[in-house]
Amino acid sequence: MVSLQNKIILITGASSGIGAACAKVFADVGARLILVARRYEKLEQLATTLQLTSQTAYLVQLDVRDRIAVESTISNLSPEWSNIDILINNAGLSRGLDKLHEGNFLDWEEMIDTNIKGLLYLTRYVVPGMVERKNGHIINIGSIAGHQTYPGGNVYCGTKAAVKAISEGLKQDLLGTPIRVTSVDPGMVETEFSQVRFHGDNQRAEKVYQGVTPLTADDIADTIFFCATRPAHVNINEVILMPVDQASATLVNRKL
Ligand code: NDP
Ligand code: 8X3
Repeated sequence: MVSLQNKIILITGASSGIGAACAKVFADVGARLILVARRYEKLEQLATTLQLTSQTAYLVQLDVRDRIAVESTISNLSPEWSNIDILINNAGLSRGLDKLHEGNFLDWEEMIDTNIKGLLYLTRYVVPGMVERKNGHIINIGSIAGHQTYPGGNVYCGTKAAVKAISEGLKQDLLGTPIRVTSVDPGMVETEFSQVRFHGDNQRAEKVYQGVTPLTADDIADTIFFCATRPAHVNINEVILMPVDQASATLVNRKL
């Protein structure tokens, strides 16, 4: 198992859900964290809860859709933070569950700009340093939605299918280097995800998890931790995980 003590791990979408759970798991083993999100106050709360200091965490308010801001963030990292060992491309969201022909253009753009372009920007600016240092691991958070399309999922599923293709392409392009690429693709995880999908309609969001024991953000962080700590010659390409109560994107066992 690879030690993560003092390794530098950049986590996007660290203000909530899976990203925040990753921060905890990696902080617990002595990694140094670059925590990225738009809601800076949430990052501060997380850093306080995890008892992180300016030596162990660097908090960045960043919208991953803003390519210039991503470039500036990465190129202006101080020497003690610039040698990123692991990039966790986790920031992402779904918006709406509308039929494609009734879809909302702003929702589409937000999903495409965040889930695809944001992930690409971080990758494009971080990976060259990894190639130069001959060390690194990119862990993308995909989804079962990238493997199976479900009614109303159209554009969100398209963005996660793109993440799957981008992870595969990056692995191919990095062949010949020691850099690893992993896609972790969960099914139903209870986080702020459904509240965001339904634009703050909490009742609708709660229904998604009614009568089901969903995965938790900690379950996903555990899996990511496993992938990150394999021996250096082992690349976990893809992990698909679901709750026991789920068999596919649409087949869920609800005990109502
Ligand atoms: P949450 O809504 O709890 O967390 C999403 C995170 O992404 C937040 O920290 C949010 O931070 C950040 N984020 C969103 N947009 C941006 C942006 N433009 N710039 C920077 N950060 C952004 O959801 P999850 O933890 O569930 O989602 C994490 C990832 O997991 C996503 O990629 C999602 O698609 C994927 N996923 C989730 C599943 C689920 O069922 N929950 C299942 C499969 C995959 P802030 O708003 O502060 O910017
Ligand atoms: C999140 C899981 O099934 O809601 O990516 O698309 S699902």
